Amino acid sequence: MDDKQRVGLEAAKQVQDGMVVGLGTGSTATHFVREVARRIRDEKLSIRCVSSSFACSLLARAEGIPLLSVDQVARLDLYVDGADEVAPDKGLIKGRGAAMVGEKLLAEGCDRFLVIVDGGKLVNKLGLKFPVPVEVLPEAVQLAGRGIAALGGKTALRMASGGKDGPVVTDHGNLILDATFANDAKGGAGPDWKALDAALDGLPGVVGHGLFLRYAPKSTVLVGEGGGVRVIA
Ligand code: A5P
Repeated sequence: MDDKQRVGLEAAKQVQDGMVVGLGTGSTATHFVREVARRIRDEKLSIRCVSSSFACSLLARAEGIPLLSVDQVARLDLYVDGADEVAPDKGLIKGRGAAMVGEKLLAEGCDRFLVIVDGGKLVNKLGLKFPVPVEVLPEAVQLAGRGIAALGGKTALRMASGGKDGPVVTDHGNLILDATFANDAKGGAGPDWKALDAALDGLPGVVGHGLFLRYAPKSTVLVGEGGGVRVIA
């Protein structure tokens, strides 16, 4: 069993009868979703689930998990998902899989956010390994790109690979600008992420982005490393 599977299975233990549960997207969350499905089958676990993306919905349906739309639930008891980077203050970068807009709806609406990662996702500060993905309306790519540049970011339009020519198109029909901000790897504070979070939210043409900072107070991080699971509460 690898670290991703270990944290996925550990997270699934926290699911209880009667809960409304948010299902995450990505290779780590896939282990969680499969284990939840197993518990529904084998233990007759009775829960309601909400998906974070089209990819997650496909997996959940294939596993026999009935889904509700996020619009059909007032709150979620628990949302479990992976992340690309986790800072010491539990700030996150998400969206390698282009699902961060749907994922943020669940992060916003949950009482508890369980972040499941392997040790390689832990960073001293955000932005050293991953860009911040910014979902933009197709007709606003240039405008949003200029807005991000004015905030000090360099952007690259995320391109599809394999089965499609041209850019990645999100579940919502939008495009992704991957934004990097000047960040001194050897020290220095780097960008003011909280200010960037708010500024990106306010740019015309931006639908959402992969900075998840405001959910830290309700987040617990499960880190799979060294054959065990470490909890960052
Ligand atoms: C999906 O868009 C992402 O936010 C994922 O949750 C994140 O990239 C983690 O994915 P992995 O578990 O595959 O690393």
